[in-house]
Amino acid sequence: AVRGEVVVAAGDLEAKLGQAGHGLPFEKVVRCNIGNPQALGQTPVTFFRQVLALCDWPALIDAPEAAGLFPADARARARAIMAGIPGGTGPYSHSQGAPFLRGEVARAIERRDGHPCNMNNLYLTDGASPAVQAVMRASLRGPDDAILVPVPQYPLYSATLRLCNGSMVPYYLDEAADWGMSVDELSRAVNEARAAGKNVRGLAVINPGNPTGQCLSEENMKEVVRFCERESIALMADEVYQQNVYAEGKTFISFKKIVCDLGSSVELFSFHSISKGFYGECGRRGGYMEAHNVDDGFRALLYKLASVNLCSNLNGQICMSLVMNPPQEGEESYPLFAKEREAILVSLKRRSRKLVAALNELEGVTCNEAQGAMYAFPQIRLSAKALAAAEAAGRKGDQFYSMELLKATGVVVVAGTGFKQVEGTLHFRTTFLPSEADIDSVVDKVSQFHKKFMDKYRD
Ligand code: DCS
Repeated sequence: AVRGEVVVAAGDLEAKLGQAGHGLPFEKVVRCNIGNPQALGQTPVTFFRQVLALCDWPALIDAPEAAGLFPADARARARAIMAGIPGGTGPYSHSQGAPFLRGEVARAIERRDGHPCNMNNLYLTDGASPAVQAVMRASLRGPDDAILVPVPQYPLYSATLRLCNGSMVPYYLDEAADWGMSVDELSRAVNEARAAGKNVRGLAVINPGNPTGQCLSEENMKEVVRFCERESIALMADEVYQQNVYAEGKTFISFKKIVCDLGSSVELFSFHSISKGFYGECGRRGGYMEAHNVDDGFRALLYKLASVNLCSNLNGQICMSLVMNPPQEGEESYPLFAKEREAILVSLKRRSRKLVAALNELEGVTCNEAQGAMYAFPQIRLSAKALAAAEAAGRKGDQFYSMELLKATGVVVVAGTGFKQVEGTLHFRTTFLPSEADIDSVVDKVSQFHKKFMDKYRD
């Protein structure tokens, strides 16, 4: 859905904008459909790119000219990486990722969680997407095998389940309780699925949520782990937004930490990525999966699957190691790194507040606070007349609304239908990634469009 019909139409409109006398009521297409920060002008984190540049052209590391261009700690880091991965970024690595880089990631996970991490349980991947796909491919034997997936969800889950011929068992997040997740609802979903003959093998949790932005509390996470243990269900923890938490009093806690704190034997797959956070290196493709408490047979399957692709790209692997091991206080690159991180995260929080507040002002619209991630997911209530117009156009109400919004303003959002939602409700998802300079105009455009739309279709 984040690449769907509205996005294809946006591409056509963008091509039209390049023509003289295009006749469109806007001058720019603003892509709020996808969490792709650098496409909307966010600049890369300097330290990460410096080290990556040096690793790609190692002759530079000790060249006299480099001293003026790269800080000493960036050169030292590149030197250490090059010593750790013989041949640098050119050769294939081990299927699970270069041991040196996995070691770097493992030590960072230990620091984050306060529990041991075995680097043999780590898989460095081309983003979180292939890792989620690998776990599903290896665990789904046919349509009777099922995974619990939140609704609303990021469509990677529903799409991969379909591709693997498995079944999706939805559990609903509670919009009235800030998109909260409840174990009662998980139990309901599992019991119904089992009564229908399904073998529920996994539970996918996205924390912080996409498209819903909620951050789970420690207590809630403990309940989820105990639930999985009780029901013998593996936990798939999608934690790609772990650095994107904005709500007062909320912090990110990993499921790995909770599982270890509880001494639980739950099988856990955790996923992380270089695509999100304040770094937003989506195009480089990097991520890791940690398979904790997973038996040797299943890990052998994962190894086989990773081996089919030989290895993930080395630049993504290096970038993942850097994201997990950023400059520390006292190091030369730290002040600039901390300034860049802070500027992006503070700005994202400010933009999310502005957008959510403006959405809540609109007639028939309610929107929960984005506690984390990169999206607002407002509910829209449309008139019978608007729904009839949508039906006449062959679209669901929210798809119609999103398409009309695009045609009137150039703002690209994704209809709630793409994420699944409670039957009878309508939503859309928009990122709050447009720059500080652009966000006010996006908010204005959406607000003005909404008023006109509501007036046009008033019953
Ligand atoms: N998991 C979640 C929850 C995501 O939101 C995304 C990407 C991924 C996994 C996969 O990311 P990578 O493969 O790049 O690591 N989010 C998509 C989205 O909703 N907007 O942009 C992409």
